[in-house]
Amino acid sequence: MAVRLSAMSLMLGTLLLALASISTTSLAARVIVGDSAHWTFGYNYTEWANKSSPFYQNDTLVFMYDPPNSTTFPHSVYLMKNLRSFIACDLRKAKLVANVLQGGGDGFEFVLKKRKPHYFACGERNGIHCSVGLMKFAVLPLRRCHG
Ligand SMILES: [Cu+2]
Repeated sequence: MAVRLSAMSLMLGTLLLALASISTTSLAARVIVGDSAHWTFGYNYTEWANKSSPFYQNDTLVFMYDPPNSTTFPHSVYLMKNLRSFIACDLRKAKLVANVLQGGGDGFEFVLKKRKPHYFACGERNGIHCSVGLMKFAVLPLRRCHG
C-alpha cells in the first residue's frame, strides 16, 4: 500500500514538473521584430505590432539590423519615455537600449519583463527614422494565462 502510494506521488510529481517546465520555457515567445523585414527604414512597425499582438510578459523581441556599412543606414533601439514623446519621435528623454552595432548577427534581444507600455523607436538621424522611417511601435505585454 505504502509502495503504491509513493509510486503514485512520484508520478504526480513528475507530471507537475513537466507542466511547470512547459509553462516557464516553451510558452515564452521569441519574436523577430518586422519578421523578414527585420529592423529597417520604411517598414510599418505599428502595423506589424498590431498584427503580431498580443505580446506576453517574458516574450523576447529580437531586433536585427546590420552594423553601419556602405550599403545600409545605421539603426539603433531606444525606449521612449512616454506616449507623448513616442508620438512626437522626441528622443530627448529616451533611453538607449541597443546601439548601432548591437543588432548584428543573431540580433539584439529585449525581454519584455514588465507589464507596462514599451515605446520602441530607432534613434538615428534625430528622430527621422522614427517619424519618416516609421521605425517605432508600442507594446503592452499581458500576463500569460493558463486555460
Ligand atoms: Cu533606423
